[in-house]
Amino acid sequence: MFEIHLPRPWSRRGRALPPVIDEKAWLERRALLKALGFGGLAAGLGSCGISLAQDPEAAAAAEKKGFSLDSYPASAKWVPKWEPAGRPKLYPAGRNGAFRGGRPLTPEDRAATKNNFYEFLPGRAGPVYKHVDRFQARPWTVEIAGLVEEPRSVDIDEIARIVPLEERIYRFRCVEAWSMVVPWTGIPMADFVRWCKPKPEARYLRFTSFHRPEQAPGQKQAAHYPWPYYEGLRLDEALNPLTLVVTGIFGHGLPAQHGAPIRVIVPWKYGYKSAKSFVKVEFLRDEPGTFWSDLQPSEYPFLSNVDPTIPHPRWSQASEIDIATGDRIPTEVHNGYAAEVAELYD
Ligand SMILES: Nc1nc2c(c(=O)[nH]1)N[C@H]1C(S)=C(S)[C@@H](COP(=O)(O)O)O[C@H]1N2
Ligand SMILES: [Mo]
Repeated sequence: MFEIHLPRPWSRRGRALPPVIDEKAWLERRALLKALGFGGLAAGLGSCGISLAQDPEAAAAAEKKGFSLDSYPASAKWVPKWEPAGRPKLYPAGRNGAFRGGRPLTPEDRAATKNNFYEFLPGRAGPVYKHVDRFQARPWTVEIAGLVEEPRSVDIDEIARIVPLEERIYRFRCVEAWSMVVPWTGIPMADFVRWCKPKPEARYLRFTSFHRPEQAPGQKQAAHYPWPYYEGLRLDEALNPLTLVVTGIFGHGLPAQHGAPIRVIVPWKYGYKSAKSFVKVEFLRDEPGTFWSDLQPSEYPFLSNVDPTIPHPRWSQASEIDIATGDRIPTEVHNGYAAEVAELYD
């Protein structure tokens, strides 16, 4: 298996950004999971300390630029058309304050107008939202297959109710060196995995997206790609408390361009590891191929953890551009989540 040896978080120098995790709230969530009998699933917090203080300088800088770290603009524009008028019961979900991005929230109109979704707009990140009119995100079922006690198909509205939805602000880093900070709504993937009842032999997950050329123009235009899109995670990565199954963003259901009606979010990995609009989850014994690694193995390895010290063969990963401010900022090991995922990559 492909291995990347990563610097340990405590060896990092000159941390430029405020903490992205509230350690107290994080530990509380872990204690809760333990009390509920899920302790074994929640990966441990590394022994290194994280500062608990919210960075007042970053907050002041954010305010000056006109957005706040704690609220997002009330925007009706990107509410997906398949949600009934008025707010459906699931949204907005309560925010889990343990997760806060560490820099200004990206305004919704920026996040929703520059997207990477090759099924609709192949070849670049751009205005995917202009190409999604024919897409049908309801009804939507997800097939749970492979090494599980009982393979089955489930409606996404059932998945969204396995445990209460929660909102978390996460950083998001695309391999193409742009980034954003957005509030996702979803459930911990650990809860979803438990609910799927994997067999003990399962060690990997594969997510497969839809194949509907009649609804997704990019699947016709770029017919040479190996559709449908497919991605994978190790089981222990899927069980890490940071990993989410996401159904919403900015306090409402996902619009098409963000991967309606259900997607993956793995905030310490490059964006392409977070498969959008998946229709199938398989539990596997062996490491699966992925859409990008099968096309370009040298550029898109299976792990693909954010790492400023490992350049992409064609560009540096040392810094990134915030899509809202245009600021170039240093990239952090594991996108700022090194302490939370340290156990995975010893
Ligand atoms: N099915 C599918 N999932 C996908 C992609 C895609 O083209 N198809 N692009 C990936 C890439 S490269 C990125 S950066 C993120 C972008 O997510 P966003 O548009 O919600 O910001 O989705 C990822 N998931
Ligand atoms: Mo990306």
